[in-house]
Amino acid sequence: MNIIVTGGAGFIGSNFVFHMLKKYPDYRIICLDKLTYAGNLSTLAPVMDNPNFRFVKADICDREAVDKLFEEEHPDIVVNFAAESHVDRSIEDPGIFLQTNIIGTSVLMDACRKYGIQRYHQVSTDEVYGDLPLDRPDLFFTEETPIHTSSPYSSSKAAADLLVLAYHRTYGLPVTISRCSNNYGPYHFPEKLIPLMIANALADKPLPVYGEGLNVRDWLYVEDHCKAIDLIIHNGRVGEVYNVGGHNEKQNIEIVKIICKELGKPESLITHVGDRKGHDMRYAIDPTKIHNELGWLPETKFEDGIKKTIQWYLDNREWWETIISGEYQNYYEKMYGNR
Ligand code: NAD
Ligand code: TDX
Repeated sequence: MNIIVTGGAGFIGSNFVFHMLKKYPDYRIICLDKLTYAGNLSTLAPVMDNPNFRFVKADICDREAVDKLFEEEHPDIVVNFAAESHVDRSIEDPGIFLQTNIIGTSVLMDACRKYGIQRYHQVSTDEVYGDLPLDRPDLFFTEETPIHTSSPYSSSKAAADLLVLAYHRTYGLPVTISRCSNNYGPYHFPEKLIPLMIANALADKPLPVYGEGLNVRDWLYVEDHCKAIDLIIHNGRVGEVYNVGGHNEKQNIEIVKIICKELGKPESLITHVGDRKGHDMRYAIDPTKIHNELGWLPETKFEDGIKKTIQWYLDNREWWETIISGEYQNYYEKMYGNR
């Protein structure tokens, strides 16, 4: 089996590459990644010498480069993780989100049509459903919940999902889509809530919580997400959407307090800053479909996952310290300097 994994130098994509190479020693995994600010080749260092792995630096929007790779590798499956993924950046500058997340998806699927494929899998997000009110804990996103996006990021992901379903209906492309809740774990880029709070707490810097910090996210350990995608690409029904979530809802402020406690840092570091524009209140996934059809359940309890994650950031300081000392520093100052 030849699998092209786009965005494999990012957070979830790299965890997926490791998972697949370990679980399927007879598969060939080809990572296609543009290495944007969020892609990091050092993340893939542990597998660079694996004969079943190949890294190719290219943009998913570059039709010629994508076609060339398909001609060389004849992939059976394409799993598309490549995306601009940070909501705050999409609010500052939506253009690149439309380019990568929408146009890039169509370029990949055009190559799948042209060369033939067993499966195209789109890694999507629960954010396409918009948000739920805080006072209705009985409500969850199902696969039938209407698309109702809030940010340029989620709108670009929703547009891509609609294109994926259109390519299935119009051209018969064998597609699947997974819509997952917030992931956490190793190699999470330090602009995102959990790694940002770990890095700042370790440096005794303020912990910037947007607004009151009452917004709820449904946190899933990244390995559990990778296992869900593995099941979907092998056994999921073509043309279907699968929601993936942890039944693990937590308010942002709870998460930040847990991190302070685990690291032995004072909660006085918590600083309430201006809220995110259009900030979604609550995400909550109903994962009944993937459980009933494919037997998937999250395996990592949050209490264990967060401990493992914090330990990983303590053990791999060089990885994230290199990142936060570079271009990211300018972004951070721009974002938080004016809040
Ligand atoms: P990330 O930002 O950590 O990584 C994105 C990767 O894509 C990087 O390696 C980057 O270099 C690459 N990339 C970006 N633009 C590209 C382009 N034009 N061509 C080729 N490569 C490009 O993102 P992540 O958090 O790992 O998310 C991966 C996917 O999962 C995204 O599609 C995201 O929408 C989705 N998702 C993420 C979460 C989450 O909690 N992080 C939850 C649900 C869904
Ligand atoms: O400094 C911060 N302070 C803060 O209060 C940051 C970075 C975030 N937040 C809040 C905003 C959100 O309510 O924490 C919550 C989580 O924020 P992010 O880590 O930016 O994630 P989110 O916006 O929920 O989106 C993530 O999950 C869904 C991923 O980045 C998306 O790619 C994925 O689709």
